Amino acid sequence: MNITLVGAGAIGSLWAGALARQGHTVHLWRRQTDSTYTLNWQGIDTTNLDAFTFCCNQPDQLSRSDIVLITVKAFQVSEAIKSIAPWLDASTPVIVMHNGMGTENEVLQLLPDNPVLYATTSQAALRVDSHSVRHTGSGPTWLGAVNAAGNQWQALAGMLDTALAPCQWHDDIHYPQWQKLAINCAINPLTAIHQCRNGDLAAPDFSAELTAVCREVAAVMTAVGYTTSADALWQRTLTVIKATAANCSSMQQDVANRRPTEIDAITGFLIEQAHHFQLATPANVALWQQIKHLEQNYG
Ligand code: KPL
Repeated sequence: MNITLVGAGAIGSLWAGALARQGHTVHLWRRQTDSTYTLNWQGIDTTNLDAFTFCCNQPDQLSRSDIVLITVKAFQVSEAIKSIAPWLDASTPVIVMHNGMGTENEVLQLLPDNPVLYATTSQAALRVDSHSVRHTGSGPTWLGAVNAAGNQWQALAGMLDTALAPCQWHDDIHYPQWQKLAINCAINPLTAIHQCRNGDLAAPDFSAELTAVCREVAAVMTAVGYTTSADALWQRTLTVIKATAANCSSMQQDVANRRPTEIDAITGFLIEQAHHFQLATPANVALWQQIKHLEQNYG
């Protein structure tokens, strides 16, 4: 298939290499103006190495794409879509994959005719340098439609699964998005504030704060219609903390590199939903404020 991938950060580069390894023609759409980009790709099994040179920013390749995969951060999604819109065929399915939630309404307004799908992934990747990516953790990816046209594209879950398993279709993509959001609300801000690895959050020092975050998220998820308990979220969070113990979360890396974080799409989205249901989320508000403070003082 001809695939245009928009935004080759850590997760985008991971998918670009994984799809190219399956024989798909991957074309990158990047902010940098270069017409090619060389990527060194390292699998989870570190002996699994590949190098690719991708074509970049070719409007004709974009308009010939069978699929567009957008892997920019939540706050970059609408700009990314505006940048491809002049060349995007209205029948091309667009998959949006990012941490957090809250971009869907705007995406649907910007793409009224395209099949629109969202994906949420627990795959982990590290940008070793500006031309190298390493697959550092494996976890499920869920794909689902957010408009009627998107529902015709369930087979894309199989294509993503072949490239980077496991990937499955979900009839209600909001459910796995909320499950992932819960984990990101717990792990991302704390690892960013304390500049620690995910595994460090298993220490007793963090247990009260993590419990409070999980309690608040469970109340909001239940109000939204995805009934859960603080204990269930805490167990899931602990499982991810242990499974990704050696990894740095994406927000930890953003703060370490003085980049804008996804706090508004993660904790900010949770707080917004909590307001809607008149629920108090003091632990999450405190974390949101601390990350905002860090961002404002990057200098
Ligand atoms: O999704 C992640 C992230 O870093 O953004 C987790 C699950 C926390 C893994 O690091």
